[in-house]
Amino acid sequence: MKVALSIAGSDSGAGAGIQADVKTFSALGVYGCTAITAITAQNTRRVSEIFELPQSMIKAQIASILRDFSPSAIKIGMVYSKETIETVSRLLAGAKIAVVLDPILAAGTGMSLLREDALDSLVSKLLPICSLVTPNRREAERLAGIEITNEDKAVEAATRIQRKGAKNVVVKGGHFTSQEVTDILLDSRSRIARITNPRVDIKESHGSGCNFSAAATAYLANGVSVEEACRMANEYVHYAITNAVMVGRGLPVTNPLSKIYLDAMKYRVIEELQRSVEEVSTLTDFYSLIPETQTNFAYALPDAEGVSDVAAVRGRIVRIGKSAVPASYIEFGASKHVASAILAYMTIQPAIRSAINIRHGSKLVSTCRSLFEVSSYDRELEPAGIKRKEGATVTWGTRAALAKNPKADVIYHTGDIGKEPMINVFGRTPGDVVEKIKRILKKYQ
Ligand code: PXL
Repeated sequence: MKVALSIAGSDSGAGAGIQADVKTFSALGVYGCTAITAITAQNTRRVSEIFELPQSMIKAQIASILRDFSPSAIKIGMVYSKETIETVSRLLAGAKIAVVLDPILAAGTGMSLLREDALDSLVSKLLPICSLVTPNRREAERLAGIEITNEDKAVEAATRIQRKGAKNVVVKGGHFTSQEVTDILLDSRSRIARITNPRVDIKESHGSGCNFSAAATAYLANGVSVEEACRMANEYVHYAITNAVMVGRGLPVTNPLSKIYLDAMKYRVIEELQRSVEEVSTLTDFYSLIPETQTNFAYALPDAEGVSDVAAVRGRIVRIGKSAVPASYIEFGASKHVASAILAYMTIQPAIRSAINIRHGSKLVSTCRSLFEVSSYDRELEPAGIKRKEGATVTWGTRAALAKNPKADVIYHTGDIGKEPMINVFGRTPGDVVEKIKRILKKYQ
């Protein structure tokens, strides 16, 4: 396992600083060591106290790590004073390791995290020993001594910072248009790369700067190029900001673990659906419920927003003689209709994340009525503009049926010209849906 070292301050609120770095390193599969320069007492609203550790202790931590571990990359975060800057630069001088400097001036909530008289030392002692420096727009303005009002100015600032000794400079988060955020990377061969993302619709979040520099450090520890490290760190942080959490009463805190949680959840969704698809396909007489257009069985991720967040059977579950056979494997994005029905349901009841479609018949509808809450919609009442869009009818219809009965387990429609009538059975989980199908089959006979 690659090792990375973070030399930084502790944030008791754990959104930024050393805590953010350790979370980010761990999430990216890198072993994170730490050397704490200062302890801050803070929450999501303010920093109330800063205690700098004695220089001997800062030195001892770094020396301890370097004596035993062989870090592949080092990140420098909060270095509060001239003395700390000198301690760190003396210990790292001559080290042939990627060093990332996050030139932190102040906390997102306002308080200064660098003594006024330490900025010159930061520039003269740390910029020359780092391979990548990651200022945000405000920090870049201070380091370069110019105002950044557009992209050209961000490039100029990066150039000025590079002249002060940094090899690679990334100026983060310029929003020069209302929809986009752009990072400008100036590399050691004077090439400029633009890294652009859609703007996340939250005012500000706590920890994003630390997550970015820690992610870039972790990627560099794994041996990727500086440009790749910046691109991957940008994407990683974009996701962490999108999934920021409100844990305090102040700023939302970025969540560097959100990508791991998502990947784990995707696996669980696929596995649970796979088991239920097998179970339902082998139920006696299940084939008799499969419509002409075949059956799909789907399960959405929590917070699903589009069909690509919904798993289903690729090629559907098809009827072959007297058996039901899944045509292929489970895949995200494999269903349009059943997935759209679930997504529509989730906008009203987020816990209802699974559904299956079965054929329509008046006897089947009355069987469902005797067992469950049932609602329906009439495709002929659909506004003309919606019919033309693929999948849109299902969304409109499911919402219309839920407006009549918001607790419906079963929603059906009686078809339209060229459209087969259909029943959708909903549940919290695929297992829940299978139980409903079993009850329908038992009663229907
Ligand atoms: O986000 C910069 C930062 C870095 N390090 C520590 C912090 C903060 C912001 O609050 O507290 C310790």
